[in-house]
Amino acid sequence: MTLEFLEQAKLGDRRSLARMLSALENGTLHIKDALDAIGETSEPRNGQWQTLAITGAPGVGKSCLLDGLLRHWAQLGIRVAVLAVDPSSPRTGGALLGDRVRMTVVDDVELNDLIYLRSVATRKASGSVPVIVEDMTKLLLALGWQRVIIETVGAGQSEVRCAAIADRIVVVEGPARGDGIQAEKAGLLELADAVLVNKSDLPGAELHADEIRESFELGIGNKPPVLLTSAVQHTGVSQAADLLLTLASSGRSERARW
Ligand SMILES: Nc1nc2c(ncn2[C@@H]2O[C@H](COP(=O)(O)OP(=O)(O)OP(=O)(O)O)[C@@H](O)[C@H]2O)c(=O)[nH]1
Ligand SMILES: [Mg+2]
Repeated sequence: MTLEFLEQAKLGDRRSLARMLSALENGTLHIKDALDAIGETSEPRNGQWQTLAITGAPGVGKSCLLDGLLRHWAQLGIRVAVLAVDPSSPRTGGALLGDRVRMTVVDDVELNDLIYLRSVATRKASGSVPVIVEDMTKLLLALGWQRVIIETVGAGQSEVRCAAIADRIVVVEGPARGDGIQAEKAGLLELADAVLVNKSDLPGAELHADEIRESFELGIGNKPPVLLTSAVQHTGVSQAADLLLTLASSGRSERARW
């Protein structure tokens, strides 16, 4: 039965895919058995990432930004799956519906074949959430999704560990609020391979980008690129999408990750 679902999922059947991911989530399917059944391992191609985490404080615009990034990637013909870890952020308190509204790209009939959106129910999970996210990622890659994006609120240990399983970590910040760099407080900035300062349509964004660049001057390893974006005005988003596609590891994250 499982084999049939996996085969269907590989052929593009979303119901079968959802079923298999849920089975991983509730512990009735083991990733090793699933991968054995599929009989393929996905090897990373020429050093490019397969998994990318998008993280940052609640409400900085991760979902809105991701919508724009997905649209750009789908237009290039890339198949991208998104795992949204606990979309019920402290700010919105259970707004999976709200996230669906933000992700307009899934309603675009021209593009939605190339995009799969799935939330990870952290409260229902039978085991460690980062492990489940990692297993779901492996399954998606084995089933032919080219890139997997993990959206997680950058607050709390478990969420940071979810980000740390990705090949690259993108930290999203908002404009300066006079209380420093949010990601720095959460220990996220040292994990960043790139930083997107979103809401660049609001005052204080450029100032904040400069603050972040300055803080990288002090660090070790490659300096992660810092870009300005406005998810609502669609500025800087295509540029960010292109840059992220071939983003190199800053080398900082490997050290910090363990
Ligand atoms: N002005 C402005 N507002 C934005 C921008 N991007 C997002 N927002 C607004 O910021 C709010 C939060 O956006 P989300 O995309 O839900 O933020 P998020 O980081 O995914 O939030 P959580 O998942 O709850 O942590 C929404 O009201 C958006 O309309 C932007 O570029 N400029
Ligand atoms: Mg969100």
